[in-house]
Formats: sequence, structure tokens, C-alpha cells
Amino acid sequence: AFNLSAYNTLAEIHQFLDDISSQHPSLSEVIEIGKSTLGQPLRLIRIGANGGTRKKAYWIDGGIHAREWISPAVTVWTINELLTNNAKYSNLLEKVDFYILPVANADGYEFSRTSNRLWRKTRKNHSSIWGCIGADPNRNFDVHFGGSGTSSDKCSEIYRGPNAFSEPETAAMRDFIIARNSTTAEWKVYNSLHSYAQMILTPWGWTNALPDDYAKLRALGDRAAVALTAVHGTKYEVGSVTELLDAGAGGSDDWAYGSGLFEYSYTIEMRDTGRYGFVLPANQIVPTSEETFEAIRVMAESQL
Ligand code: 0X9
Ligand code: ZN
Ligand code: ZN
Repeated sequence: AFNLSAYNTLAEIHQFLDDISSQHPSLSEVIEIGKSTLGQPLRLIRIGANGGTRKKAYWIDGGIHAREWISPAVTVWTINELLTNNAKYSNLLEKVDFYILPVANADGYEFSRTSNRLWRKTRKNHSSIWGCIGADPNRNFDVHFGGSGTSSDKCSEIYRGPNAFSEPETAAMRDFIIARNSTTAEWKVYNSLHSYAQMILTPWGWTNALPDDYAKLRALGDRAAVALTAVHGTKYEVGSVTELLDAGAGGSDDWAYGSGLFEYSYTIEMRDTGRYGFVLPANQIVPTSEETFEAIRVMAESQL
């Protein structure tokens, strides 16, 4: 059976999506939003009642960065929680559709698992120089593309790619989000799950300026962090990207918010603060999931 307290392969995660969705057919559907550079399917699950009607919609992506294994693991735990205990969330699932993409950078994740644990980028070949493959998907979105905290050096960890949405993985996210917006999804909350720093980050990442509704974004982020900390005492900071970290233009969070598609947008940098860093031991998957879920729950219930 699928192990929620282990780091699973891409194939195992995809099998899990199929299995759990077939156990809850009226509350979920698996959707392939595109293919990675190496031909892996990019698969998400929609979770919610009343399929086909236009509903408030909550997006969560995991695995934009290959080495941040806790991120796909938390999405999988969240999917399991919402479906297995759906009775507990029936009101929420009536009103809100969750779209959860566990492994956005599928090729990178597999490469990190099999070849280079600390790989971050995609695996698209932009360069013939050994070791300089791929682009940083979180610099590849079309929001101040090429701005602060990005690189044109193909060997850089923050190589932005030759143009915005040059990576099929980010283009698939864009295309799906835009297409659903005119059909069944009224996008409300965007979450991108990363590690590590223990922070809930609002836009902007491209500038030191704060968005016009910063107070509103911050207030919900603060409430989510309180709920998160209440679970296991894990301390989190809340603020805009550039208040708490270095700038990074072309991020998915800024695109989601700046495009006007989402009312709220957050990057959640999960455990830890550096003791294990990206190589977070598997025995922290469940506690990290439990606490992150409470932050997600606060954000989702704010839409009821
Ligand atoms: O630099 C990033 O992409 C994220 N940090 S990580 O260590 N997971 O790589 C932070 C992203 C914050 N948002 C933007 N820069 N827009
Ligand atoms: Zn702008
Ligand atoms: Zn990251």
C-alpha cells in the first residue's frame, strides 16, 4: 500500500492519485495538464463536490523545485486527508474545489531521486555544457521575467530560461489555470509549497514594494501561521518575499497574483530552518503535513 510517511517516486504518486480518486469518484478527478520535457505526465487531482459547476477554487502545487521533497509529500498527505476524511470537510468540499498538483517539476524530481539529490531546476536542455541543464521554474513565469534575483547564465541555479514559460511544466500550469478560469474555477487562493525556511510569503518577489492589498494578504497569512504553529509548535514567519528573502522575479506566486487570476497568493516555505535543509528526514513528513494542512485549512475556510 501507499506509504504516506515515505518519500515516494513519481510513479508511486501517480498511482496513488488514480487509486484514491477511484475510491472517491464523486469527490475527485485526476487531470493531466500536460507533459514534462522528458514526457512524464503532469497530473493533478481536483477534489470537491458538484463536479462541473463553477466554484471557488484553491490551487496547491508541490515540487516546483526538484530537491524539496517535503513538498510533494505534503500535497499527497493533504489529498489523502481531504478524501479519506471527507465527511469532516463536507461543507468546505461543497463550496470549494481544490486543485492539487503534487509534482510540478516531474523530471527534476525524478532526477533528484535517481541522480543528484540536490537538483533544483527542470531537465530541459538549454545548454550543451555538462551540469548546466534546465531552468529554474520559479523564475520562468511571465511576471517581470528577467528581473531581480534571476540569471541569464544557463549554469546558474536561478537560470530563468530563454523566455517566460519556456518550460513545458510552467506553461502547462499557466494554460490550465487560465482555461479553468473561464469555465469551472473561480480562483481564490494560490499556494506553492517549497522548502525550507518556515515562512508564509506573500507577493511581491520581484520588487521591494508591497502589493496594494498587502494588509489583506498578510492578515490571512498571519492567521494561517497561528493555526500551523498550534499543531506542533513550529515557528513560522509571515511577510512578503522581499521582506524576508532575496528578490526573485518570475515566480509562480507573483504570476498568480499579478495576473489578477487569484485573490490570495502565498509561497509556503516549509520545514526546516537549515538543520537538515532540503534533506528533511522522512519522519518529519507527517508532522510537517499535519501543521501545513492547518494553514491550508484556514485559507480555504476563509472563502466560505
Ligand atoms: O527562490 C525561490 O524560488 C523560493 N525559495 S526556495 O528556497 N524554495 O527556492 C522562494 C520563492 C518566493 N517567491 C518569489 N521569489 N517570487
Ligand atoms: Zn508588474
Ligand atoms: Zn523552492
